[in-house]
Amino acid sequence: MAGYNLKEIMNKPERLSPGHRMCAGCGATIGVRAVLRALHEGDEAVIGNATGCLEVSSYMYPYTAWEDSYIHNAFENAGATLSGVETAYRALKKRGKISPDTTYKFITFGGDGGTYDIGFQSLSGAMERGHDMVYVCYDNGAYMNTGIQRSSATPQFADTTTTPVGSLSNGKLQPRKDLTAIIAEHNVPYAAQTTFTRDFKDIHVKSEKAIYTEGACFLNILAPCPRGWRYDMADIMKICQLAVDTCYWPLFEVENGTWRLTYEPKKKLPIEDFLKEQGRFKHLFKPGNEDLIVQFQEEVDRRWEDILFRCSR
Ligand SMILES: Cc1ncc(C[n+]2csc(CCOP(=O)(O)OP(=O)(O)O)c2C)c(N)n1
Ligand code: SF4
Ligand SMILES: [Mg+2]
Repeated sequence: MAGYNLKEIMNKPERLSPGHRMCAGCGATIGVRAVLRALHEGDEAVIGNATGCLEVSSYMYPYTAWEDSYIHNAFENAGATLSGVETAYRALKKRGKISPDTTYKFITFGGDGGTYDIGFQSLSGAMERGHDMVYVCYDNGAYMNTGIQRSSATPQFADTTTTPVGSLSNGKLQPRKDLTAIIAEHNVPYAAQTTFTRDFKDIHVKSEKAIYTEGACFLNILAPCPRGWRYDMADIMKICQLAVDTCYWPLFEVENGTWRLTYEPKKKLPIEDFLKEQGRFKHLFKPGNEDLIVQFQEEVDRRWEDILFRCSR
């Protein structure tokens, strides 16, 4: 990539146009726009999209916010659908039925419910077969579209409608699944974890690498949801910065099996700083619940140490 220039990147024509029905300040749309800005001018994209907030709010026939070819998928098979499209593309190109002058890229977007849980088998298959595509998960940590149900990406102790906090419950029982590491173990050429940082360079560089690395690539984007996480939507950048500075959401990439941190906080902040900004963790700050925060911190530390270890090998 030539030198990164935020102004230049932000001035590129939008490939997800305004006028969709996502909530204002939604992390999913910010993530999609950031990924699509990494497409080189003149290159075409075929987008697959599993059911979720993004799909139901950006494509309501006959209206669409997508400037590129777009396929709405069932939850279960977003990975499989784009595998098929990419295979058909290669076959048609070989037979001379598609102009060799245009480059097509295949990008699938899925929420955490559609990716960590329901579409996991088709994602795993697509990654293992090595299709030349990118799967992008926008992880907002719950099934937001149907009313904030827990998924395997939901952090421990989060208050959701299926893990409601009350006198007998402190929210979700289990810590979240580490999907980025699981996909990296598929021996894909590129897998990375990112979110929105001040200059958007991290997400831009990783998106460009994922799109232009041949083979099956994976991006996991922490995409905050102001409704489900219960924070003021203007605070999204602060929330993302706290996610990386507390090491709740480490920024790293795995290129051909080599792990690399792309951001290391100067000072690792305590997890309370991230939790206290969000209504879904409000109960953790009630007197008597101090041990839950300690547990949360221990899990964050364990995962952070694990990443540092992998990056040092
Ligand atoms: C097989 C199947 N089960 C349930 C649904 C209902 N449904 C539609 S969107 C959605 C939530 C999607 O959650 P996620 O993938 O995390 O995306 P988000 O809504 O958070 O953007 C659910 C459960 C469905 N469409 N298909
Ligand atoms: S509910 Fe959350 S994920 Fe869905 S559109 Fe609104 S902000 Fe985005
Ligand atoms: Mg979700």
